[in-house]
Amino acid sequence: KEGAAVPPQARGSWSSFLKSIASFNGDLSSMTAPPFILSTTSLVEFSSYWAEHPSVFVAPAAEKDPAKRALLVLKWFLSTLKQQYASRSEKLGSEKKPLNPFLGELFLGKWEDAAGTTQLVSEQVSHHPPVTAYCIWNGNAGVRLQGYNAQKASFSRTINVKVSSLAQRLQQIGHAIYHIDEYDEDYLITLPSLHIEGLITGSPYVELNRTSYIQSSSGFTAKIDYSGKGWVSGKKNTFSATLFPDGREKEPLYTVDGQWTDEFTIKEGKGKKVVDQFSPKNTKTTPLSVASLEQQDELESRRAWKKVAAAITKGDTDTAGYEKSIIENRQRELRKKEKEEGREWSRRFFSRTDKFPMFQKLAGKIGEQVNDSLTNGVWIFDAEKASEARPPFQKDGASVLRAQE
Ligand code: CLR
Repeated sequence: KEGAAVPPQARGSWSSFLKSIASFNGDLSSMTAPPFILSTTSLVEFSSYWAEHPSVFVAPAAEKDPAKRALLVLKWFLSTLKQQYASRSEKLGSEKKPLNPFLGELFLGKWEDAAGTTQLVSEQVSHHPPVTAYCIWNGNAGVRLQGYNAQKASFSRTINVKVSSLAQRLQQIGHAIYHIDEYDEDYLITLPSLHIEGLITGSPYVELNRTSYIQSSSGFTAKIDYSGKGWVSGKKNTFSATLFPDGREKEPLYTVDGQWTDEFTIKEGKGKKVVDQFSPKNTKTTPLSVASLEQQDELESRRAWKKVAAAITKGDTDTAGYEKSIIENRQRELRKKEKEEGREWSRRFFSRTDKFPMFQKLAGKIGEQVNDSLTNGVWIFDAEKASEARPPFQKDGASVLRAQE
């Protein structure tokens, strides 16, 4: 029912929000939403969803067979989808609007578990348009993921005979590259496009659609097709994936089917023999550890947004707005000063690049293109910068260098 999940006092603001997004195309940072749908988490934190099962993240490095290794990379990718796209709805009751990161905002942390130490560096490298870059690595296993991403919004309205639905369609721009030192192998990961459904009722949630790919430098392609409700199973969050040698889509080595929120099964291409399965629903995540607020740098997300987040939690809209404007004004001043001095904000961990041969090589095989106009450049992790980053990053910097050697 229309507006069913919207608090009574917010009905008016929700319907004007819906009207505003009906004509909304483009930069998500300029979207303003009613207070009840605001989250206290910044988008720069979302990079951590890539490795909340560290042992699944590092598993490919221990596999000697190249095809099975590619399969383990696919399995890991699929294992991240629940965290990436459903965890907020599950925790908060619906998808919410994340805090819009400021330029230079950082999110740093690590996971310590059976897989050893897995480290995370996430940085907002552009504000207009918003772009987040990240690097996640595990030195013991010799595994590293780096990527950057942005979103492009376009509103779509479908009116059927009975159901009228409002959906926000988001194209993800950017990519991730997973690297294994031992085999000097790279895997180019493209990102699924998504829909925000449930806007009419006021309880938005994410649905994935279309296709995404993982292209390896070792000659394997994984193709993942998403559908809201599977036409075979009729279940939510259905996908179907195949892994095949480059260019031989009709001869899959493995197939993976199931629900990315629930469980999925991996079968051998021909015999249909089940070789593995994974249950995102029943597999516990390893919590990320983040420095205490006092130990954090001023640019670290949770410290920087502390007052805004506290006000949102209390439902104190005025204070939230006031604290947010302090951050925004400070940013405006910084940009003005940089402009006067003819320089650019220097990113702490990433650099803009115009040459990315590995990307070009792998992207060509799946018909992907580098589109740097939408992400303010192509961003790569800069180990040199990371090693120079002053404390409290020094420790991280040192092991970054080890991971790159
Ligand atoms: C960010 C990169 C992550 C995967 C991911 C998951 C959810 C996406 C998010 C990305 C971008 C921002 C996003 C969010 C879901 C909702 C939110 C699209 C792609 C938008 C800005 C919120 C719209 C507001 C309504 C909830 C009212 O790896």
